[in-house]
Amino acid sequence: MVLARQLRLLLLGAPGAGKGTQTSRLVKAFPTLNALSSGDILRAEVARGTPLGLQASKLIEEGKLVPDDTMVGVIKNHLLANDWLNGDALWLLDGFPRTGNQARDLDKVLKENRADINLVVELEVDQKSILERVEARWIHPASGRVYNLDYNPPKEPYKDDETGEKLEKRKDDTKEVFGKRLDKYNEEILTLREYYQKKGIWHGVAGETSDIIFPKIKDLILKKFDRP
Ligand code: G5P
Ligand code: MG
Repeated sequence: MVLARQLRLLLLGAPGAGKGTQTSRLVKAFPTLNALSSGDILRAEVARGTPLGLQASKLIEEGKLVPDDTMVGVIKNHLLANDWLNGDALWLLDGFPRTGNQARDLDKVLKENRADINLVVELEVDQKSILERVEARWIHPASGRVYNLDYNPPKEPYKDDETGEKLEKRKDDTKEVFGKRLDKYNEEILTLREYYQKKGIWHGVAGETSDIIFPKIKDLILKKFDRP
């Protein structure tokens, strides 16, 4: 489906709420949409052993956030490098911004480049069930592809569907670290929600599963962006 207006979407949601899952479905449904996941970017830096990766790996493993200035710089560079920092670009951000400061700093950068965020979707999923999801999650670090042994298992056990390479566990998917990530999310989301509600672009989309949530997000996008 090709959209008539330039969608620039931010996906908010607790760890394990399904941001990555919805991202991959959305880019399939809307092929002109580009996606940027802050977590995937950081994990790729960790895998390559870059200075940013070295700085981030300890924080990620402890369930702490990477400093705001660093994150804003990283995302700005990625938008620039992909030529997405302009009003013609369509993209969605998964996992960034994550604090009030990141949101304000990003807006400054976007405004200067006439590429404002025009839709924010918060995934509203019962937080009691998401630890189980994350305990059964396996990922293909190089591509960011996400599997779940119960919900969307790989075709061959513990192997990536496209490359056949071995899947890995995320180091921050332990019960202890997950609890910290969830607490941090619940602390920061109030500010972010209020920030985007004031701009009139925030929408909460609730559902027990990603299958229930996905068509709701798709309908919302079509309603708002399928005509000039
Ligand atoms: P990330 O990588 O951004 P989180 O914690 O925000 O990490 P996470 O864990 O990646 O979010 P998700 O993307 O919301 O969760 O969820 P997902 O991967 O799609 O789904 C979770 C699992 O459930 C998968 O196995 C999936 O297959 C399965 N699943 C999906 N839907 C269903 C369903 O309906 N039913 C069932 N049964 N299963 C389902 O950030 C990681 C770290 O990087 C740093 C921080 O340290 C952070 O902790 N970082 C930042 N630091 C500062 N600022 C930023 N902006 C940062 N961004 C990242
Ligand atoms: Mg994710």
